[in-house]
Amino acid sequence: AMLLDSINDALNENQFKLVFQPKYDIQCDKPTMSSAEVLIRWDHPEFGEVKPDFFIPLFEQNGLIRQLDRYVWRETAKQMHKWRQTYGVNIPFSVNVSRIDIFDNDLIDYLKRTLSEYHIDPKDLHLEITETAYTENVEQIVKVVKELQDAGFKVEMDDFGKGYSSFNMLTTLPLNALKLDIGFIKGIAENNKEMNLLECILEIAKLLNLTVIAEGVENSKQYLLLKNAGCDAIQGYYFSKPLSTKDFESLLKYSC
Ligand code: G
Ligand code: G
Ligand code: G
Ligand code: MN
Ligand code: NA
Repeated sequence: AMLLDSINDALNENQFKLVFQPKYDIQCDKPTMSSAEVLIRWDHPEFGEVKPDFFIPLFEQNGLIRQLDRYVWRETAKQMHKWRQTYGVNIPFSVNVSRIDIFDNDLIDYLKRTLSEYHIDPKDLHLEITETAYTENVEQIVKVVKELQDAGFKVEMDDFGKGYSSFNMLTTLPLNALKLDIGFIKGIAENNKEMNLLECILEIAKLLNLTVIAEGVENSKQYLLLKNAGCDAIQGYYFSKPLSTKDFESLLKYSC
């Protein structure tokens, strides 16, 4: 309870930090940073670094996630604006949208208002919605994803293949991209069956006109297999860990 009571203090005292993990396009001569995922970190004065795996589920249970996600989206827009002005960087960023946010009636207006304050076009903010959100409340999610698309946002299905993936959802929802869960990637260099499965998924995604981003790519073997199999982009420790604002800024400077 103590951990949760302190969210307002935590927000006021800037205990939440954003980190940025680059995504690389791999279907070009040289891997090129095409985007970055924004992830939250909590430097708690008493408990030290608290992992999102731990506090996100708690915040989803007690409703505080709405406040936290809104904070992340606003800070992201602010940061994007700054980097555009300073470095002329125009890459899109992706943020996570909790399955709880799907029930927020003000979700789309909040996002639109916030982006327009910082002169960011909705097409440059990609929204990652985790796979489990799609299996829980089908009607609501279909409605919201359609509205997000109409408002110009790009929607990515996160953690695809982690749980009970619904292939039906792939055709029902107007998605832009699939993010393959790390579980799909882990074994591809050692196990033929896993590689075959991955190739099938890539084929399906191509037929459905979905961009595919592989998560959790940790070594050159996985990277090359994914590249040769036609995967569009990768994210993972092999190319970059999630970076602090300062470190990401250095990367931006270096790549312009
Ligand atoms: O960054 P890390 O691998 O520790 O993230 C762990 C989990 O927390 C991931 O499932 C990720 O989607 C989630 N997460 C990270 N940042 C955010 C955020 O800002 N909002 C939400 N809703 N989830 C996040
Ligand atoms: O939102 P999502 O569940 O996709 O969050 C991505 C999570 O995966 C983050 O917590 C991030 O720290 C983690 N991550 C990113 N790259 C790698 C990687 O190469 N290997 C592993 N094990 N985790 C990763
Ligand atoms: O190490 P290897 O020869 O497999 O690298 C293939 C490509 O991957 C190279 O063109 C290089 O630019 C890219 N690459 C390898 N490691 C990294 C890395 O840590 N960061 C980035 N940004 N690119 C990398
Ligand atoms: Mn994500
Ligand atoms: Na994921």
